[in-house]
Amino acid sequence: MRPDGPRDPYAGPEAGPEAPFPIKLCGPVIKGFGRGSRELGIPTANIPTEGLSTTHPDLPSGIYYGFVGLSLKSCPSATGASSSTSGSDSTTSPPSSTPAASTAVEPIISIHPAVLSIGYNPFYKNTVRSVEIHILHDFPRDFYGAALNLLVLGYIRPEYDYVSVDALVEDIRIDCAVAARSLDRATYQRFRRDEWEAWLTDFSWMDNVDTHKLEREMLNQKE
Ligand code: ADP
Ligand code: RBF
Ligand code: MG
Repeated sequence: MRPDGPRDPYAGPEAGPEAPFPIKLCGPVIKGFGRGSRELGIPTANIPTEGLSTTHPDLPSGIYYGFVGLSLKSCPSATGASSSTSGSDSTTSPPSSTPAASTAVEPIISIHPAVLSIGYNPFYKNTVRSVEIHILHDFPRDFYGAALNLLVLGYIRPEYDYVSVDALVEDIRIDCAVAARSLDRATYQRFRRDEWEAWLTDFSWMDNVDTHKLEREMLNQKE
């Protein structure tokens, strides 16, 4: 259970990430548990856990922060093309010469700060480990199937059980603030530039992902 008392406003050393960080993870955005974390205002982009179990099998479960590089190229619903996965939006796109009047257009490739949970969600007693990333950015629509690169830079806290969903959400809100503040430090900002920026925006691994298989799996999970 979550211990009482105030929380530290920062996580990780002021001097910058320490071993085992930075940790690199890549994957397509897949369907998660579908518990409606979106309704709680905390959507989490889930990626497969295989990469982590191969490179860092002993990484403790818990809440972490870092930067995310996102490519919407493989994601029709996010780029405005027609899609069956986006329920909230009309799928007719304007002719390419006419700029969309009111809808914000997301860049195809972007880098954002993020907070993430790696583990078993003790509040929900999951039996499989998950990697779920809440990106600290407002997206106009879902981006299932997008390519995601994640550079984990620090650890915030262990996963806890909670007395209520409200208590869980309140703590996640604090995690978002801690992550944003911690990543704002110059010693962490450098991990979104130079060679790190090059890594965050390199999605060539997506060439080896069977996107048709992925789409089939996602459709099956929706039923
Ligand atoms: P699921 O259980 O399928 O992961 P969620 O309720 O956690 O569903 O919603 C996750 C989806 O919401 C992501 O896959 C992504 O497409 C979308 N999304 C929209 N905004 C964000 C955001 N800021 N961070 C993460 N995912 C987001
Ligand atoms: N789930 C838990 O059971 N315990 C936690 O301490 C916990 N902390 C989280 C912190 C963050 C930043 C995020 C994004 C998620 C966390 N979760 C935690 C997972 C949460 O229960 C999950 O996102 C929803 O259940 C949707 O799958
Ligand atoms: Mg999720």
